[in-house]
Amino acid sequence: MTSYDVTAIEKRWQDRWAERRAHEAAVQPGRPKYYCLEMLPYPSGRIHMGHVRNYAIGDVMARFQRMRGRNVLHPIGWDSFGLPAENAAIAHGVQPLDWTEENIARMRAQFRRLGFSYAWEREIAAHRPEYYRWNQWLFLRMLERDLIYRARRAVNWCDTCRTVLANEQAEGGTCWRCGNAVRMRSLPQWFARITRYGEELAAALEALPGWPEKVLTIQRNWIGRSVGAEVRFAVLEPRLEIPIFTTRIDTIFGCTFLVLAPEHPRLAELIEGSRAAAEVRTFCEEHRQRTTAERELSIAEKVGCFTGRHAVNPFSGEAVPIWVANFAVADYGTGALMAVPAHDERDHEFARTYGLPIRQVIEPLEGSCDVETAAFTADGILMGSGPFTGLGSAAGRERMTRHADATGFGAERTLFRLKDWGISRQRYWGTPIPIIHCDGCGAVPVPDHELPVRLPEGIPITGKGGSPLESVTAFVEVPCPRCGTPARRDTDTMDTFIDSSWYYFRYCDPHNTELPFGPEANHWFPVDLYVGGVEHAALHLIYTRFFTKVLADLGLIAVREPVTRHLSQGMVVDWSYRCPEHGYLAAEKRAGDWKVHPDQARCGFCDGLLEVKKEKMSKSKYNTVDPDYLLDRYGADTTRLFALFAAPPEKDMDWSDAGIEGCDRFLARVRRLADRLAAVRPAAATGQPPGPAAVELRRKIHDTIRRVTLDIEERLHLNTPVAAIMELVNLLQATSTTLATEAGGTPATGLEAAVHEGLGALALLLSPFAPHLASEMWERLGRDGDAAAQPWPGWDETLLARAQATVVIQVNGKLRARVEIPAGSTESEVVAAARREANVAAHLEGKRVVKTIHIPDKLLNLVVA
Ligand code: ANZ
Ligand code: ZN
Repeated sequence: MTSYDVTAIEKRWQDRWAERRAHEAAVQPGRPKYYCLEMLPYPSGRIHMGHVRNYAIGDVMARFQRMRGRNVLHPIGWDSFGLPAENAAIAHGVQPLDWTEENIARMRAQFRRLGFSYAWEREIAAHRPEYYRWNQWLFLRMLERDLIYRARRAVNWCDTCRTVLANEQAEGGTCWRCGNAVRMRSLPQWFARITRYGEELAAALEALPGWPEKVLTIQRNWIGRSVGAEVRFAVLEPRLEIPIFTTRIDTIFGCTFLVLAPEHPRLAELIEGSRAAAEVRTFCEEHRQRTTAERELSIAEKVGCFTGRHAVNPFSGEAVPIWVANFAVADYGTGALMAVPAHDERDHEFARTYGLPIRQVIEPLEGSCDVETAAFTADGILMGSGPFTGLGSAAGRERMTRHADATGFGAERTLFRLKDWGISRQRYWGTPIPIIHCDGCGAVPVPDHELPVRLPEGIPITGKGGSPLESVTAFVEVPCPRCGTPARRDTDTMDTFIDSSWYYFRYCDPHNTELPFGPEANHWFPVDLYVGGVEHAALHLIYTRFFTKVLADLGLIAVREPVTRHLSQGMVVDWSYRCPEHGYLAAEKRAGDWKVHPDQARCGFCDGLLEVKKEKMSKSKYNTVDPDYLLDRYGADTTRLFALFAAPPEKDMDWSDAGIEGCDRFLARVRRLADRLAAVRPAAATGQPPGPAAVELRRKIHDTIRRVTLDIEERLHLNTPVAAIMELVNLLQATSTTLATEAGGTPATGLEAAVHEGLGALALLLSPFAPHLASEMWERLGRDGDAAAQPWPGWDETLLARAQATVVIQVNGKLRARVEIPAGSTESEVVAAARREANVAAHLEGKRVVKTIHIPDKLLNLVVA
């Protein structure tokens, strides 16, 4: 390979793969399948390093699994509806459609240049009618099953984006897109009844062993399942009942007041005629406007107002005052709570502020507490609780709930923090909602045969007023499908998270004109590996699990969980330079020796010292690296290799110029090595056993194959295999020197054969990472076919003859066993060996391993919960 024109060679292989349709997929009954998926990108126009990393990880897995003999589906598409296209239209007067299609064309070309092995014939894009028509079809099917409904609801509203936001998009009271404050506004909206699946969405999380614990925790918190009881308190005057929700019914004898949310529906009735009525109304006026999200933040000061009314605690018969306060949330539980200042921090703070009594009813299991100074919030033993005194908290909850149920003033109840999903958006660039509003008939579904309801093109988009669709008369004014009188189309579009909730089912059958997808999807599902960023843990990954359950109930798919293994990859970070005065600075605005001595970086405007930090690559921080630049300068193989080698996939990846140079030099060494040794062929058999050099090289070859295979397949580690391949290259290089020095004399017996074997293995092992070089090398070595289409190499255990190592096995840090195991065993091998030890098994029984700490050949610590 003396001449190696990276650009030309990479292009040649890409063209060949495309010509051979090497990465297209078809159902092959009986052959094991592998569905390898990365989250579909938003077509912003240019890929960034985060994309390169995300898609390189997926591509290695797809290529690896293909070579492992699996029938691989590795598709790609575009999440092409959404706000940026509309904003570009407002800013530059371009049409969202043109902007989007151009961006897709550009990014598609970049993906091709990176050598990603996609089944391009299955490409989809959310903004094309042949795709979004099925959003509309699914909307109508869900409407029929009462999974979609219309309600006037106070919604999170962003004035800047002029749109409704889901609760998850308004976390912390700010818009997830623009960061501005969100306010509440009442609008008629379409909602998806995700809460119907709350129980299943929560329960199924416990059976997803292939998902990272971090993502599961985020989902558990979003779903927020809490088991407790509803208890009704009778108001003394007027005669009405206030139900409360509590997770700590065991503390009910310590309840010293009730708290209602300012928006509580029975409040007006309650205070009617009370002396405090006027004061309460003023208080509520002041505290009603705030957003739910804001009030949920416990940082807000707790303020309240006494209603002048009292209610009776059904357990103790005691009358307690009723308050209105800002920390009670209207749309959680019953909008009312019983306050137990001795055992709840919020209630404690409030009681201290307003001089309300604090009564202890739970004793700590060990030690003592002083509830006057701080709430004691843990479980303990009930005290001062009538007939329940002396019970443990858990038993108390059970017995008291049963008592409430039997006596008829309460019952067990499970609540979810999860809210129904508001899917209407007052935007243009999205899927039109297939509904026509008629004065006589109400909201009438567009008949299936009229789908898709097409988004009108070429309309002016100004960013002012409501939805741009409202002004398109030809779109809006239509006859009612039911009675034929003039009616109006719904002018909202769907939240784009609908598009991404089911797109990967469509990949299985992308050209179906009868259904969103046919039974082929059952061949490919569930997705074997789903790669994407952790920022999608709450929104996309919950919506898509919800949609899967709906699709299953519609009879379209046989699985109820879409993804077996989920890899949540880390960010790409690099140094950012910020002047407190002048903000983030681009390279040309920095002064001093900032590349070599970041601590001496100065501002080019004011000469002040800069704050230097590693931060997520972002244009606004001037710390991005343009993949096109890398492709021009180093080519795809080096760029991919660096994105994979720099860090384990789930960790943040530190950008470094030296790192990419290192990868480039490594691949150059591989090329030179292959050139130098391409002609080496196994020598004629001499009948002698192989010499020590050959034995050593073969052991290394087979050990490398083993490490690379297990690291990729079991651990999903892609950096350590590259390191292993580098070691093999080192040894091959050293061996080539031996060969050269002994040339003409008696070559070490069997060494040529070993070198020949080593080069072949090297090409195959490199193929998922640096596919162009690997295929080129394979060809120049004179081997048959394309490296990328070869079976993955196996290893010969007998050649490894590894030394034994003694590994200490701990459970929660305590020594439980010692196992003898071949040196260099992988984590999963050690875990398997450890589980075979009776003493370890006993300590794991009925527990879940939440973390494993593995020091190769020395120690394994299993942390259980
Ligand atoms: C009495 C009590 C005593 C409570 C105690 C806690 C500790 P999660 O776990 O999030 O479900 N609560 C009930 N409804 C509320 C509302 N609408 N707004 C604000 N808070 C509300 O929280 C359940 C607990 O939050 C309930 O249990 C209730 O306070 C409060 F030592 O009842 B608890
Ligand atoms: Zn906004």
